[in-house]
Amino acid sequence: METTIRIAIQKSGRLSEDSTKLIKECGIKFTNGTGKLKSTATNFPIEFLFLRDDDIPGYVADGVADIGIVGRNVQEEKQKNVKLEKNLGFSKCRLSLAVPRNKPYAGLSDFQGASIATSYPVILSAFLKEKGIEADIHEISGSVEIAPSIGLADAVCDIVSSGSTLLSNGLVEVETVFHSEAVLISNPVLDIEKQKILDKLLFRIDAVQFGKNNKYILLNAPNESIDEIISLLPGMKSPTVLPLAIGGWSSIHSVVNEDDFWQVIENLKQAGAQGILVVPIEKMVL
Ligand code: PRT
Ligand code: ZN
Repeated sequence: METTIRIAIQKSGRLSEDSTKLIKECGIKFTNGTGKLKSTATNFPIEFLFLRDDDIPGYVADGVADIGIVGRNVQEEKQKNVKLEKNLGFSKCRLSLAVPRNKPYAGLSDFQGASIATSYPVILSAFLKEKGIEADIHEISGSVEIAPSIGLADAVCDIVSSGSTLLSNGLVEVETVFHSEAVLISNPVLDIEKQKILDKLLFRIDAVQFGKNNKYILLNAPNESIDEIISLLPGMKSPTVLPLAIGGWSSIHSVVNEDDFWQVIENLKQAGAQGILVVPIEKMVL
């Protein structure tokens, strides 16, 4: 029988949509109808398990699933024996300490002897230990942000993305404990056949991620500016230069990273580039 790899992804929640989207962008076709716990791809040897995110590290460590997509916060908190394969760049958030806004905050030492409500006792205690602070950690599984107002704790340590939940509960974020994003994890002892399938999947993810982080640009330039323009293009091995129908001009094509994109465009304009066209890249194999 042909080997397949099993991936655990979140059934429904903040990771589900982007996890599914990433797999689909890798050209893998499958259905994930509501209520379904399992599915198999039709064009790639992969099977899906749809689970609660908290269970994913454990299932991957036990080999029930071979790989999984989970928040790095959950992976770190669960302390299971899994390998971190790749940061996936979505579901970014941070785990932060927050205190009531109406109380003065002087610094980390304010947490000495304080009670802190959190769903992340492992990550929080490691952080406090490193900072030399002893606090009383109250583990609660949900609605952490209301703990100070009901007198359960002096402070909270919770996941923050926009910050609006803290704000509407009268809390202010004072220290970042941990940065998180979705990650791909794997069982550390995959057999050779499964490892081969995982390598294929990682190769596709790289191509998708590269495409997302880069743009294809085309521009026209007078021939005398070509050397300067090429020096401004960090791009691939070497940009493509094609003659235009009108004499003395060329069209130059290259790939530019999203991070330096606007700076590069400005520099190109100054060097005489015209008609700069920017096109999204769907996938790029290096
Ligand atoms: O049902 P299941 O157990 O699978 O899901 P869940 O409810 O435990 O998790 P879910 O779907 O809420 O989150 C899954 C993962 O998404 C988390 O483990 C994080 O890695 C990531 N993530 C990204 C977030 C957030 N952003 C986020 N904002 N997880 C939770 N939140 C919550 C936070 O707990 C707080 O209540 O949103 C609120 C804060 O949001 P802001 O925007 O108001 O700051
Ligand atoms: Zn959960």
